[in-house]
Amino acid sequence: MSGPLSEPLSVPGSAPPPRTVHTHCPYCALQCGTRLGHALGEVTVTPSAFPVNQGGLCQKGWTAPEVLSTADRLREPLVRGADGRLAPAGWDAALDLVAGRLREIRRAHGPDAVGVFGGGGLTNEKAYLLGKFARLALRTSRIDYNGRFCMSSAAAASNAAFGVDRGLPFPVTDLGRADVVLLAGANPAETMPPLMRHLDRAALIVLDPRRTPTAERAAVHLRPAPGTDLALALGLLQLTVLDGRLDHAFVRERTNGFEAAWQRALPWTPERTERVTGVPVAAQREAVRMLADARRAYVLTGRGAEQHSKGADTVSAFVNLALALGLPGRDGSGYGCLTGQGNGQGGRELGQKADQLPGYRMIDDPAAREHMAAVWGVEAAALPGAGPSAYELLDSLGTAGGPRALLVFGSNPVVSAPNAGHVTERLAALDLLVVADFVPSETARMADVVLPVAQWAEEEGTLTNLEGRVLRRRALLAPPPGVRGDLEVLRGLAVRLGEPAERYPVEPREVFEELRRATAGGRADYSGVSYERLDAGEALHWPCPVVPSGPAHPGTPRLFLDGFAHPDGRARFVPVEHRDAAELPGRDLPLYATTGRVLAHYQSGAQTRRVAGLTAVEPEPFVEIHPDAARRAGVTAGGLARVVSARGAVVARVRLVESLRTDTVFLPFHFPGDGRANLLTGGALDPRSGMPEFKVSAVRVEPVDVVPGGAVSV
Ligand SMILES: Nc1nc2c(c(=O)[nH]1)N[C@H]1C(S)=C(S)[C@@H](COP(=O)(O)OP(=O)(O)OC[C@H]3O[C@@H](n4cnc5c(=O)[nH]c(N)nc54)[C@H](O)[C@@H]3O)O[C@H]1N2
Ligand SMILES: Nc1nc2c(c(=O)[nH]1)N[C@H]1C(S)=C(S)[C@@H](COP(=O)(O)OP(=O)(O)OC[C@H]3O[C@@H](n4cnc5c(=O)[nH]c(N)nc54)[C@H](O)[C@@H]3O)O[C@H]1N2
Ligand code: SF4
Ligand SMILES: [Mo]
Repeated sequence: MSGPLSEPLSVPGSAPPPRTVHTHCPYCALQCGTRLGHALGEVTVTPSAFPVNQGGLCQKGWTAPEVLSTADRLREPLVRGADGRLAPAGWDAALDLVAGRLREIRRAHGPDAVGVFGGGGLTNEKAYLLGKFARLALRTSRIDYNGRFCMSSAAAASNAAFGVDRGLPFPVTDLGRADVVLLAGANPAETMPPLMRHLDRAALIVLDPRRTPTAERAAVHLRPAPGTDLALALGLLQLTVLDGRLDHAFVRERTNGFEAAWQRALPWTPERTERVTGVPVAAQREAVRMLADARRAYVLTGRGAEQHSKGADTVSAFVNLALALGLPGRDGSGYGCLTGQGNGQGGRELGQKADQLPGYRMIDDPAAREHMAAVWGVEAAALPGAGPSAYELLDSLGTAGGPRALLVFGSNPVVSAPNAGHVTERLAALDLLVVADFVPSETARMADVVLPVAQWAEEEGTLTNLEGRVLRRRALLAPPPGVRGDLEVLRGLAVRLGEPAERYPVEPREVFEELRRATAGGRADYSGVSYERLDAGEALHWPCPVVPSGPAHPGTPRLFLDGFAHPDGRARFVPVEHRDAAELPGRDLPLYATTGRVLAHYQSGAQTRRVAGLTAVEPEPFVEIHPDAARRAGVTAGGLARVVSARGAVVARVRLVESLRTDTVFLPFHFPGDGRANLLTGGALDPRSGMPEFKVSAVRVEPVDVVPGGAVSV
C-alpha cells in the first residue's frame, strides 16, 4: 500500500536532523501531543505527556504516519488535458495556467467570479495567508471554509452570550475536577477518545438519539428525537426555575436578559417537552437535579445539537440553561463547545471566514478594515466586503453571477458538503476548479488542476486547539520531491497575479510574525505569542496581547473569571424559540436520518480511508437501524439497504441496533460514491450561522435487490 517515504529534514551545511520531534496529531481539535521519530525508513509515533492526551492517542493518531507515504500520494501537479484526463505537469506550467485562467475569468466576470474554499485543518499561517490572498490577490469576497459546517452555530451563540467565541473558555484539564458534565450531541468516546480520561470523575448526562460509547458511560442518557434539543433545553430551563434551582445571585450580578429568555421557556412544561422530544419528565428532572446539585458542572455541546437549521438557537438555549445554573465564568464550571478539526479554533479567527478579518475582526467594521489595510499596506476601500456562507458559496458555483472558478485548500466537499449530489453538479459547472491536496480526494479528482502539497510532518506551523491554546507543529521530514507547501503555492499564484512577492512569505515563522501584528487588539489576540515562547514550552491560550514593557502576557487559559467580553462585562441570555427541522418524517419518508462519525475514520475519509488498519475496522458505508424499523422496511442485518431522501439515495450495509430510537437511522459521512451520507442531506441553513442541517433528513429505507451472481441493482 505504501510508497517511498521522504528523507528526514536537513538543511545543507547545518547539523544533522533530529531523530525525533515533538508535534501534534494531524487530525482532530484535541491536538494530542506526539513524538515523531524516523528509524529504518519508517516514521514512528508515540504519545507525549501533553495535558490533553496525557500519554493517550486514538487509533487514528497511532496510524497517521501511514498517510505520509500512501501509495497514491500526489507528487507532481496534474492538469486536465484536452482528452479529459489529469496528466502530470511542471509547477511553472500548472501555476501559469491557473493564474492565466483566473485573470481571464476575473476580466470577463469581475473579482467575485473567483471563489476560495478553505479548511479548519490548515495551520494558522495558511488560514491567514489564504484570507489575505483572497482579499488582496483575488479581491474577491467569495471566501469561506468548511468550519462553517462545523462550529459556526456554537460560534454565533457564544458571541451573542459572552461577546467572544472560544470553543472551551477553559483548559481541557479543568474537566477533570467536574462533578457533572452534560454533553449535548457529542460523542467524544469516538470523536476525541483521550478526552474521556478527563471525564472519568464526572457523572455524565448524555443527550443523543443513539446509545453511543459515550452514552454507555453516562449516568443519565436522554434520547431526544433528532432536531428537538432546542425544546429539550427550554424544558430544562423551565424545570430549573420551577424546581427552585435558578442561581438568582449569578443571574442578577453577572447577566442580562433573563426575563425575555424565561418567557420563551414558559410554554415548555415538562409534559410538553416530553411529547416533543421523547425524553421522559423524570429524566429531565434528574438531569436538572444533577446539574444544580453539582459543585462543579459543565454544559458542553457537540455537532449533534449544533448542525441544524436552528443550531445557533439550540446552542443559545443550552447557554441560557448554563447561565441560569450560574456555571459560566466560575472556576471549575462553565459552558463550552467541543470544536472539531485540528485547527478548528485558529481556522475560524484568522480570516478565511466570509465575514471576518484576522483576530476575529468583522469585515464590515470600518475600524477593523482600517487596521488590516494598514498591516497589509493597502487602502481599506480596496478590501472586499462580506461574502456568502460555505453552502451558499458552493450552491452558487457556475450560476449566473456566481463564481466561475474555485480554489480549494483543505476540504473535500464532494463528500462532506450537504446536498452533495447538487454540490458535485455545481463543482462540475465551473470553468476552473483548482484543488491543493496531498491525496487525490474525491474533489481533487474533479479538478482541472491539482496541486500537490506537503503534509503535517513535513512542515512547520502553529494550530490552536479546542481550548484556545496555540501549538507548534514541527517538521520531521522534508516534503517529497515535487511537492510544495501551501504557503509556497499561494505565493506562486499571487506573484503571477501581479502581487509583490514579499506580501506572501513562505516561511511559516515570518507569516506568524505578520499574523501577530494583524491580530493585535482583536478579539483573538495572538500578538504576545511567538515561536520562541511556544518552543520554550509555554502554554499560551489566546487572548495573549503583546506587552510593550515588563513581563510578557501569560495568555488566558480561563476566560470570563473577571467578566464576560461584552462592554458591560455581563453575559446575555438570548431569547430563543423552538421550531421544527426544515423537514420532518412523513408518509413517504417516515424516518429521521441523522449523520456523524465513527472512531476509525476522519471526516470525508480522504486520509483515513488510505490507512489499511482503519479501513479494516470500518471498510464500507453502513446504516444503523432499530430492528423493528428494519422489519417494517424489509431489510436485514448484514444486507444492503437503500436509504432515500428527497435529494438522493445511499446504499449502505444494515446494522441492527436495539438501543436506537425506532424512528431514527444513523449513517457515518466518511464514505465516497453512492455511500455518501450527504447525498441525503439538504441545503436548509441556519439564518444566524449558515450551518446546514446535517443532523436531520426525512428518509425511507428499502432493500437493495441483489441479482444472482452478486451484482447489486440500485
Ligand atoms: N473519529 C473521528 N473523530 C473526529 C472527527 C471524525 O471525523 N472522526 N471529526 C472531528 C470534527 S471536525 C468534529 S466537528 C468532531 C465532532 O464530534 P461530535 O460532535 O462528537 O461528532 P458527531 O458524530 O458528528 O455527532 C455527535 C453525536 O450527535 C448525535 N446526534 C445526531 N443528531 C442529534 C440530535 O438531533 N441531537 C442530539 N443531541 N444528538 C444528535 C449523533 O448520534 C452523534 O453520536 O469530531 C472530531 N473528531
Ligand atoms: N453528513 C454530514 N456531513 C458533514 C458533517 C456531519 O456531521 N455530517 N460534519 C461536517 C464537519 S463538522 C466538517 S469539519 C466537515 C469536514 O469535511 P471536509 O472539509 O471534507 O474535511 P476533510 O475530510 O478533513 O478534508 C480535508 C481535505 O484537505 C486535505 N488536507 C488536509 N490538510 C491539508 C492542508 O494542510 N493543506 C491542503 N491543501 N489540504 C489539506 C485532506 O487530504 C482532505 O482531502 O464535514 C462536514 N460534513
Ligand atoms: S483524539 Fe484527535 S488528536 Fe488525539 S489522536 Fe485521536 S484524532 Fe488525533
Ligand atoms: Mo467539524
